[in-house]
Amino acid sequence: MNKIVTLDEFIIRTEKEKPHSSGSFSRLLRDIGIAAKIVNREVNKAGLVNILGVDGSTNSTGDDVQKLDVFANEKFIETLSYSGEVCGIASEENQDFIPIQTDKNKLAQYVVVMDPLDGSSNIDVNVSVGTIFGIYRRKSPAEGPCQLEDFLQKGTEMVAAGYVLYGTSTLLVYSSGNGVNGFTLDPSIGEFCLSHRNIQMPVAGNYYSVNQGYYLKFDLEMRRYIDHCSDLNYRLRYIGSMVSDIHRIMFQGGIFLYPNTRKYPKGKLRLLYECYPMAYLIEQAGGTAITCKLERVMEMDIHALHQTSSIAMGSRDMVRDMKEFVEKYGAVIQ
Ligand code: AHM
Ligand code: MG
Repeated sequence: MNKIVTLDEFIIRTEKEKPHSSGSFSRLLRDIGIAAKIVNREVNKAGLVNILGVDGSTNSTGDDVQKLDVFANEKFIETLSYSGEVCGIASEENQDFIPIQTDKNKLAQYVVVMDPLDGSSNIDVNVSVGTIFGIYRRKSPAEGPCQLEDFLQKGTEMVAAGYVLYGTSTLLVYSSGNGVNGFTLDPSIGEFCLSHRNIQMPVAGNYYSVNQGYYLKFDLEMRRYIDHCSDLNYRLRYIGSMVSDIHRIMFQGGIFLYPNTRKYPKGKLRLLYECYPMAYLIEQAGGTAITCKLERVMEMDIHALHQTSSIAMGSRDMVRDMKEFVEKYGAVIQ
């Protein structure tokens, strides 16, 4: 029987090999794992909401029933605040970043960016959702509170990124720059266990993932590329939860698209909380992540916490084909 490697063990083993490792980064990753377990417990109970009470009401034991995305946000913030390794958090759920100024935290070197529960439209119907996170080293002086500049860093500055998929089983997938590894939560022992070592995504695949309902709102070149996917009989899969859609592509190959539309001329997905961390993982797994204007996502400039972007990411060869369509048909309408 193979020895089980838990997330905690894996983190300690791999992170201590890095030069100047102080253990702080390892503790931070471990805390993200703890918060994910707490959120997972609640996500698993989500189907009981109708029995226990609806959002905003009081359940049978007299507690207020919270929206799950609000709950997830609070749990991640709470866990990371207690940890002492993070001096600030920027969350998709909060307008502004949150400085953490306890005695323990104010000297911390890291900030976390996150979408605590992505794909929230899926929650009420028991379809997979996820958490997305990224970690940066702070830029502002260590003595004072964290600043906006600590968060407005390009994807290339990220030191780690990951996601948690609350699906048929719960998986935590992360990278700190040396490949991507996946850990499946074993509910019998309450631990994330290494299940997918050094994930490399297929260079091509036959899945495409896009909200085809917006087809007529896409630019011509994107419509042409989507027609091409359909001509080649690629399989369309769109869960509407980025973590789940990307997870499929990570293992089976494919392309995920969220192009700019008339409603979202700059794209809908958030650069800091969704695009950078996913682009980081995709690149680490050997894939490509660009915008529909063909810029590398990781190098996009960022000016605001909630800045959005269009996105095309996935298997290397498929993104290359999409790029060719944009170059060919994009020119026609310029
Ligand atoms: P959210 O952060 O409000 O949940 O929105 C992000 C989600 C992604 O997970 C998903 O890919 C996309 O929005 C779905 O959007 P749409 O319903 O417009 O296709
Ligand atoms: Mg989101």
